[in-house]
Amino acid sequence: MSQAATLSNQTKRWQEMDAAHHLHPYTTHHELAAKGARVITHAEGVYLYDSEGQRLIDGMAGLWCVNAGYGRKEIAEAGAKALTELPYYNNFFQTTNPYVAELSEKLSTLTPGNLNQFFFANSGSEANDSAVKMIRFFWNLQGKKTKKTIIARKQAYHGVTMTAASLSGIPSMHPQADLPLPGFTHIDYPYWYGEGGNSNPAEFGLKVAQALEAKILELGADNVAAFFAEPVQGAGGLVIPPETYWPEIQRICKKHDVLLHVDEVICGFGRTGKWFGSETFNIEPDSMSMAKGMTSGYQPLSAVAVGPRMGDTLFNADEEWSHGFTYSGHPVACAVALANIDVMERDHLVEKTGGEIGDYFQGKLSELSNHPIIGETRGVGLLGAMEIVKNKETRERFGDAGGICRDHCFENGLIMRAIGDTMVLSPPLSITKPEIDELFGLAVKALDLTAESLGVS
Ligand code: PXG
Repeated sequence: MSQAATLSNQTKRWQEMDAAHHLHPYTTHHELAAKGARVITHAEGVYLYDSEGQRLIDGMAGLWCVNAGYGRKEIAEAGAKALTELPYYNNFFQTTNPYVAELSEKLSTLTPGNLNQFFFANSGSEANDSAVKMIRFFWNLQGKKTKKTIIARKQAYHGVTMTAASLSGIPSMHPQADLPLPGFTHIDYPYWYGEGGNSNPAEFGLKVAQALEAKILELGADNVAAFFAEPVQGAGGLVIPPETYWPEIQRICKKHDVLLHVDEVICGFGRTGKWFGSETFNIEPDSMSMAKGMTSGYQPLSAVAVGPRMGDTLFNADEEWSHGFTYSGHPVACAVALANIDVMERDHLVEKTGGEIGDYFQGKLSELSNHPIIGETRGVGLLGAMEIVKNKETRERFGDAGGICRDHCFENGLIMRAIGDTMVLSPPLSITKPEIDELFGLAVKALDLTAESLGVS
């Protein structure tokens, strides 16, 4: 927010209250307080509006989650109905509620393969934390008590609880809380543009997948519980693996009897053009976590899905499973998820993302590779990335271009995420062709301004 002097009194009051009392996620607070937070007051379709009346096209669907778009009355009404009829009851003490039962059945028809049983939590982090507990309990019940270590990937983002942050492989997430916890380790990730040098993508994909086998052999397969990964790494830089990657990962997991857990928190619910990224990439996981798009962010809700191998062992055990949140299977969140899935089905959002709309978006995205500061574009479904580089041949970076570009986007009415010098898009799946034109028109403008700011003529 640049012209503080011209802000309305109401905006200023909100900014002052916020600066004095609200601790924000992932924020350097004195910097934010000096600047004043932008106050978002309402949203409709793919647009956000701030307290000063500026309209922004939301190229990130919130935080990769508002898949159905903003302002869906059907979802709001389903939430209001559940709030009136059953605002809360838990699923402990041998009870259930209609919403969680119906959602569980509905999810079983959407998830791939035989992932048919679901445990509910409130965030992606809690789902991943719960998944690690399930995996450990599974191996304990199997009598394989040394199978403990979870292998995840560098630059992975799996959330922020002690366990989810330990799964995550972004270096800055660890030192403040002395992480990772014991039992978590990270291998290379399949980021061909950034790390592949002159190798061909297929060879690079195989080589990086084989790092999993090397790590399993180093630790001993008897000590490895699971491999944990997203189909497409989202917050880690929109890393789309070469085609050779996932088949090799699956071969290695099967060979060494290492469970495969897929984090579908971003890829799930249509983002890659199928209901789950596992379908897009032909992955057959033992378990899967999901959140964000399940409610399009209208309510906090997440789940872990398990297939029969884990499900039969865990949930036919004689001992009680010692895990569960006060809000596991919350009736309002589940009602909202059901209504969200209804809207997505009725409007064919997943089919459009995998077809006409996704293709149109990808076409516009690839045109940007001709821009003087763009070294590569890549995408799938309604995910897109652009690599800002100083030199297209050597892939040399500016280092500070992402933040500059993000600010130009913001000032001109577009929200685009910067991950280092990689710009990322993940708009609502409800986006239309004219809105995609508008989005890319603004993206080009921001890239031109970024080039100018960086002194590229
Ligand atoms: N797994 C994945 C793949 C995620 O992207 C989580 C788990 C954790 O979910 P919760 O609900 O606990 O936040 C995420 C979250 C960003 C950004 O800036 C991405 C996420 C969260 C916050 C910021 O790209 N993803």
